[in-house]
Amino acid sequence: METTTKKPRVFSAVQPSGMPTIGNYIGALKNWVKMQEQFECIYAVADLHAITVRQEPAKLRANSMQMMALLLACGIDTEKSILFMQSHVGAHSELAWLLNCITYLGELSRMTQFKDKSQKHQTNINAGLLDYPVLMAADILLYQAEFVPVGKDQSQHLELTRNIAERFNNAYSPTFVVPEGYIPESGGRVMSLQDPTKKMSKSDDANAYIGLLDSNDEIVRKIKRAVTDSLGEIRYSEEQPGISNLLDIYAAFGDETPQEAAAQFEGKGYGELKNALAERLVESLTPIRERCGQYLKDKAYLQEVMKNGEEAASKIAYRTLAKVRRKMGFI
Ligand code: ATP
Ligand code: LTN
Repeated sequence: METTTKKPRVFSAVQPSGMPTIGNYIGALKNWVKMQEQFECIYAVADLHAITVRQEPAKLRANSMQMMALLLACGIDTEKSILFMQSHVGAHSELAWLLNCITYLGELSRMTQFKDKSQKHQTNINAGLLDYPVLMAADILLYQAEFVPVGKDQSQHLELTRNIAERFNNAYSPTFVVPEGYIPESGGRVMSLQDPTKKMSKSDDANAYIGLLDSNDEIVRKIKRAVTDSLGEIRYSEEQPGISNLLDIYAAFGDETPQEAAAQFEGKGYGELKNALAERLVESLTPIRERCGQYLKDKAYLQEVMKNGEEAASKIAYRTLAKVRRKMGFI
């Protein structure tokens, strides 16, 4: 097992499957940025995962570049962290195959995301959709990561990753660090603005989410239209999922808890909360959008970031892969 680094290692990834939302930001990216100070962080754009749903090649390329630029714009610092494109490091696909052979069909077909996505894409229930969590396990285990910052929707996949790691370690001797999730206490599951009982998702209708690159006008309009309830009271409670979601988002972009935010708005109308939230979002997202635009103009710089990331990631990944190959009996 790797014991040479002093700081605990962190790995996470995000798919370039569309416009990243404030759900991705609050549930994952915000922690990615924060964790750079205390951990050795490795972050990837999971383009191999994105093709489990049909992608138009030109669009995938553009989304992958956009995601790289956006991660830099959100504050991923390549002086501190490794940032790379998943498909540039072949070890991910290879380890996924090796781990496939110690993963059971039953485990994979139980995954909620597989069930949801196969419902949604009934004409394209491909093997990759089922196998998705094994590739995710390979991503994490290659880097011997101790912590994985993700939103709540990924906890089932993480549990499977832990099971696969332990199964391998028991079968072949200790090889992989068994990772733990790092999920925010509030904001781990940001809900749709149109249906607060559903997760906010970048593959949903654009009115249901705030995209990280939405214009100020779009932000204001979408928050105004967000579904609430007819109780007319601002409380942070399960009975008011729409209002609680808005409070979660409000708190995530400030430094209070959602309960404190609720107290701040006690006795006030929904319109007031929505105005304050829209204002806060505009203030927080404008600089990200502007920085992202700058990075996107400099393709050469983005290429260089990816090249450096690939080199640094490969060094770690292929060391682990060599160990796995040897232990499994390959000559
Ligand atoms: P899709 O909508 O295309 O299925 P996604 O946004 O769910 O994609 P990813 O882009 O891979 O999936 O997610 C990146 C990170 O954002 C993951 O850590 C995931 O847990 C987190 N995340 C996604 N949606 C939310 C949400 N609504 N609330 C909190 N975290 C989220
Ligand atoms: N499946 C993840 C994206 C992802 C990921 C990973 C997250 C791919 N590989 C490794 C953490 C660690 C999702 O959020 N949908």
